[in-house]
Amino acid sequence: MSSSVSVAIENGVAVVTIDNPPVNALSVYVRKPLYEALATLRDDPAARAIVIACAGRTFVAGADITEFGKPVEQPELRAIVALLETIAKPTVAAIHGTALGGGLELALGCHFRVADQGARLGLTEVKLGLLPGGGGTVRLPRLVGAEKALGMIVSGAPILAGEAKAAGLADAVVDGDLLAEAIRFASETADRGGAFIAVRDRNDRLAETDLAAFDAQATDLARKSRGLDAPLACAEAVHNAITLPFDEALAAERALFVKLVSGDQSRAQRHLFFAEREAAKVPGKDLQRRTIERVGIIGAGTMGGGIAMAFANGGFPVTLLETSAEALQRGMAMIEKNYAVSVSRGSLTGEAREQRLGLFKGSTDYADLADCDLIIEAVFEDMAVKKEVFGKLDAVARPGAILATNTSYLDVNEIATSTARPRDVLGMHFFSPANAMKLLEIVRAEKTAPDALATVADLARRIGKVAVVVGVCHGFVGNRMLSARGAENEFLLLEGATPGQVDKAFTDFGWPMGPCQMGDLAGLDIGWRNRKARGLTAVIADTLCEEGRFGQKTGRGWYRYESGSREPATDPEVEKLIRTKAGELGIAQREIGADEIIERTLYPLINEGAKILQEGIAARASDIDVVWVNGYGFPIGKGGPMFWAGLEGAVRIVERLEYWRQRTGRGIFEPAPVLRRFAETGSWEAVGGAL
Ligand code: T1G
Repeated sequence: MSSSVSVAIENGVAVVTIDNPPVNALSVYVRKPLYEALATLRDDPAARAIVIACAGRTFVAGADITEFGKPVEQPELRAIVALLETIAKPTVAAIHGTALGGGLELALGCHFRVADQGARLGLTEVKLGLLPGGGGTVRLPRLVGAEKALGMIVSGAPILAGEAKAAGLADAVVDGDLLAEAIRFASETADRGGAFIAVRDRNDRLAETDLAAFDAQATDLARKSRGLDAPLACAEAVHNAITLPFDEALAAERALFVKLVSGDQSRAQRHLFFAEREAAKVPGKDLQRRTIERVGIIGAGTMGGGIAMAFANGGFPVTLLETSAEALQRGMAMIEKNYAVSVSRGSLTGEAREQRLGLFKGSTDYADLADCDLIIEAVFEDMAVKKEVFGKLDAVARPGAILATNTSYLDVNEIATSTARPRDVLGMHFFSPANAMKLLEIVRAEKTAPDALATVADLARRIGKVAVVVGVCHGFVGNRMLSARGAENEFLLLEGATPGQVDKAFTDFGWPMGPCQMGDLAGLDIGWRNRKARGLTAVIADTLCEEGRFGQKTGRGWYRYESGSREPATDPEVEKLIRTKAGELGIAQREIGADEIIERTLYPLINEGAKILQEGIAARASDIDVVWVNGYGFPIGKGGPMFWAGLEGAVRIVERLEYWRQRTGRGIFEPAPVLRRFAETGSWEAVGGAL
């Protein structure tokens, strides 16, 4: 056989082993020899049963995503599964690590699935803007029932082996030698004989379907799809599985798959899949990782508390330092409250809460940070305060400890000068709430050692974060671009757009909420304090804050919020305030459409991204996409601002920026040279910007 597929027959059981590191993706180099092996074994009397297993750390983690968008090479996965279903002898999939997407579909082609207790099984295609294309939408419901299948396929969330067994997806769960158990299972099944029913022919679970309940579930899931096509296609395909004969439903699945795989949304989501993996890579050969076992957090406020929870959730013992016992108590009380809310919502068990709270050690003494391997400062956003903290840290932290600042804007190089160990200093910019938001901007200062960067980039995955390494500038990548997008917001409002119109343009674009509602959620006073610190002004937003309109926390911001409600209500006082300010500034108001709103906010955002690339603050355009999708809610179906610029058309973006430059005279519309080159070449890679 080939290097990626081998066959060994033992006591009449043929073990077909797939070996295609790192995740046994079903590339054509696997599919071809696999098909041949199975076709041979089907008619080989020496094989009474067949086990399909994988070498390495996981079972098949799906089709090879890098092959999408290229001409399809035969045999396809569907042909392998169809072949499997013609095999009369028992076929068993031995699943360890993950069986995802096409990997689970391959296993669904087998009569039986034996899984290691730690294995995760799922049809994750929807996360790539796709639906299962190898028969998963038609076979999975036949094993687990239509409702369960719908939930699994539309969410793309894998389930653990135990749950898979309970649902009828796995036939056995193994705590020990998986392959030996799978071979024994196959052998005993062959000995028992009888007809082995292919999944395609099992209709009992489908017959139980309550179609009305199913449709209600599908409608509810569709409502949450926020403009993404794949969740809707997934629901339609599972509905077909219930209502159509097997082969018709399979053909319908194919048609839906072909449509999605060539669409912009899936291209965008596949872009993000690889972009997230690239973003955390730190250049440098054989970089050692420092050992991180204990973490110290300075400041138990909203950010410090959230960061401490993220590490405790990742299993790390945490020393939480505050200036006083009262402040520490307040911080711990907030953490306990957050965990209590998770338990009450059922997203955390009481036992897990106790285990995590057990990882916290509170302190008011810097000396208690001496045994920490990583110390993150999350104190007030003021340079003098931060430098004082780093000075104290320098005195107590052990040699080789990594010292990180959670600043959102300030100069990390400057902060590092207050220590004698700038090689150990970097930024870890978390997003609020830090225990929930996925993004982590890792800020590389001029003297930061590559091994410190690489250590923190790896660590990010262990605490469930998506890390992006960025350089030092005001606001790093995310907040710097946010300022560019926000700057034009004020002018749009002064010229006649209402907060509701601006926000609707963003939600129609695919954002969870618009900039005004987002400002109210985060608190308008944060931006206000930042502008004041930098001597900047925003006519309307400053006035709102001067009137105590900080957003949800004061019940009034851009919108009004009935007591305790998060539902924004239009506030005529704000619209009147805007008209008054426009009048004072002599700005005539006019109708402004959604296209203009998107153009005047997102084009400068992309332009600022191009400058960031040009300055080497971001290593790749795709890093900027990862920041915006994971930290600022940029719609995943559009791939992030830099990817979307390609869909929107860079030539048009440059033209429209020049138009608005001319019309307004404002510098943020001056196209960056890198953006012009992108418009000429069509690829960000071609315009360099490598670090
Ligand atoms: N195809 C190609 N490359 C893949 C891959 C895949 N399916 N999965 C991972 N890689 C690469 C990845 O880019 C990285 O490369 C390396 O493997 C390690 O991955 C017909 C349509 C399995 C849980 O959605 O979720 O089947 O950066 O860093 O953290 O219906 O990878 O080292 O160069 O993520 O241990 C459906 C995707 C495909 C699963 C492992 N499958 N993969 O996580 O490692 S569509 C998926 C994952 C499909 C059929 C359809 C994760 C993982 P590099 P990693 P990890």
